[in-house]
Amino acid sequence: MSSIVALITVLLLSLAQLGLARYVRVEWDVGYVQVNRDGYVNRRAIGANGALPIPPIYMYHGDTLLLTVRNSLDMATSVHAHGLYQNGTAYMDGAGMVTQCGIPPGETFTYEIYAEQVGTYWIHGHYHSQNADGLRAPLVIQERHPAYKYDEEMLFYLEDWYPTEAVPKMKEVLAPSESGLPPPPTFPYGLINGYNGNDTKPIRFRPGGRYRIRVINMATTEWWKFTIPGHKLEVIEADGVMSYPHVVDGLDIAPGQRYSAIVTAHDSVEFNYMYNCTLYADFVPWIPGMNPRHYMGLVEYHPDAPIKHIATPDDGLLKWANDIEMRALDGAPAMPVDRQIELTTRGYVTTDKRNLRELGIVPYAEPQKVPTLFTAMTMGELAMDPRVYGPQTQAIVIPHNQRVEILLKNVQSLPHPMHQHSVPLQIVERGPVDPSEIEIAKGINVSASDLPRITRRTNYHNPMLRDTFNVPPFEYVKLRFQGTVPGCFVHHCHVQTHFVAGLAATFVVAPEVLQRTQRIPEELIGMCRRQGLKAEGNVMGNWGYDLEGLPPVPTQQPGSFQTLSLN
Ligand SMILES: *[C@@H]1O[C@H](CO)[C@@H](O)[C@H](O)[C@H]1NC(C)=O
Ligand SMILES: *[C@@H]1O[C@H](CO)[C@@H](O)[C@H](O)[C@H]1NC(C)=O
Ligand SMILES: *[C@@H]1O[C@H](CO)[C@@H](O)[C@H](O)[C@H]1NC(C)=O
Ligand SMILES: *[C@@H]1O[C@H](CO)[C@@H](O)[C@H](O)[C@H]1NC(C)=O
Ligand SMILES: [Cu+2]
Repeated sequence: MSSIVALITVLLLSLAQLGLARYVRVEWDVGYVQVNRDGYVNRRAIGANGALPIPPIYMYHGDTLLLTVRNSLDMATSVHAHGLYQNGTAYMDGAGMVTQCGIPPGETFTYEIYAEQVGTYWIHGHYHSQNADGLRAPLVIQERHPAYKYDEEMLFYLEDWYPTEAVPKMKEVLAPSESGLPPPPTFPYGLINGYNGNDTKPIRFRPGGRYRIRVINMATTEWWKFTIPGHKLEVIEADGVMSYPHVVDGLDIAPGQRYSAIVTAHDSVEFNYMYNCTLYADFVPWIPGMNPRHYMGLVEYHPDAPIKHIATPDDGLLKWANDIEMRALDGAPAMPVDRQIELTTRGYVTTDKRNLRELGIVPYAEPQKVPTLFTAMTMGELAMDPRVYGPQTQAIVIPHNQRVEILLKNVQSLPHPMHQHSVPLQIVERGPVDPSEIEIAKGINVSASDLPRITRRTNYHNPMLRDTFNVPPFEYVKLRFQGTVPGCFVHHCHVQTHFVAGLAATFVVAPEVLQRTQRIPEELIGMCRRQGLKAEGNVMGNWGYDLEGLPPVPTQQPGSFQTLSLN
């Protein structure tokens, strides 16, 4: 009798769980919009359903997002759910010419995005730099049983905004330059929750309340700092990975990164406070009023209370969230490794006078006729050989379940926020690169005080995992992951100009499993064909090692370095 009751209970519970998982349907008609977002310039941008900003998407763990994208642009488009695993659905990752041909103008495609994870993410264009023209929106996946208790949650999504369109600008950035120098940098304005940063909205705290504040840096180039002077931030999430509380004064967030922090309100309503969102870049000149830009908003405890201005100490004296110190909540020790892959961020002038970047051998580019994933799916045993993907996709083949350590070295003077598609990686070590490896461009004065001051730091015991990690100038980071999720996943800098200049590689994970377990939807195959591209064969759509038609690989002008900002 009791066993029947138990059985019925189990059945009811699993039915309830099934019933909970939902389909969340969202439609984006992606097209040009005319907007004034920064209070200065009315310009053409890329929005959805005739508007910008694109509203945030909220869903629960276990839900499936059905995101229907209709392309009303005059060029192909695709969108990527940044940080989502795509375990079993590699062709839904949205990286243009990596996991799909773009959606042609006038066509529609529905992305199926399963929320295997919880936390704070975003969805953005992943074709022709459309991300930088506005095609981006937050994605929040809520826990069904939150690991931490809080009364309310708040979202800050932070962007940078340029006066000119990104798609033509990127062409200019990549064009040959007689001087050998990139175009001079411009400094953007900041947007908070979709609007002019000056126009900050108040947030309201009740005495003693606990607030989960999610902060996303959706900028194209710049970093954001977030503080609420007079309050501590208890960081509990980085890039969708829950952590033990990490108590700090502020968040210093690189493009593509996200954090959640719990803030406990003061018990008294005697004062109101200000929150502080600061847009900045370390790598362009520090000009008061321009770089950095400070945007302050009200933290209201009581409508009549005066504002308590807190004298802020020098940024160097504040404690900032630091992923090497964080510990994953459901964590594990550093995984053992089968293989180390060394990647070095370099930039230089090529013999044809272009400013390009690379992570290893040659600058990444997408010159192909076949998306990398389609090559992996159709080349049989040859899919294990990086040569069939062509040198410029920078394909690194990882057999199923191989455990990999990436040693990522930044030997030059720009920081790079590197993003790994699909699964997050364990961050086990950070430290200074060997001084003998540092490349300093002629004519630039780097003194000993500019060289890294950090010492080597490790966390092999319970490392944090994340999908976007900052690699500061002259530092290295060691990352570990296991190839459990089959697919072709790009590893790229999230500064858009660095990405288009070539700072990327492609991890081709378990092609042998891909071929056995996944099938590319007919719709995606048709999209390639209708654009004169191909859906099978090697990088050029041929069989075997015939790469006929592949453009030549750019080569470095001997002795040239590229350390100036390209934004
Ligand atoms: C934003 O505020 C600053 C400082 O008050 C001011 O100089 C600037 O013109 C404002 N910008 C806009 C777009 O309102
Ligand atoms: C992906 O799915 C496979 C098969 O279901 C599973 O073994 C693996 O653990 C999953 N990986 C992740 C990161 O969820
Ligand atoms: C705002 O934050 C920035 C970056 O941390 C800091 O330099 C600045 O002093 C802060 N301003 C105020 C008024 O707190
Ligand atoms: C580098 O330092 C030297 C000596 O202090 C100075 O003459 C020169 O102008 C500096 N160059 C640059 C690019 O700042
Ligand atoms: Cu970069």
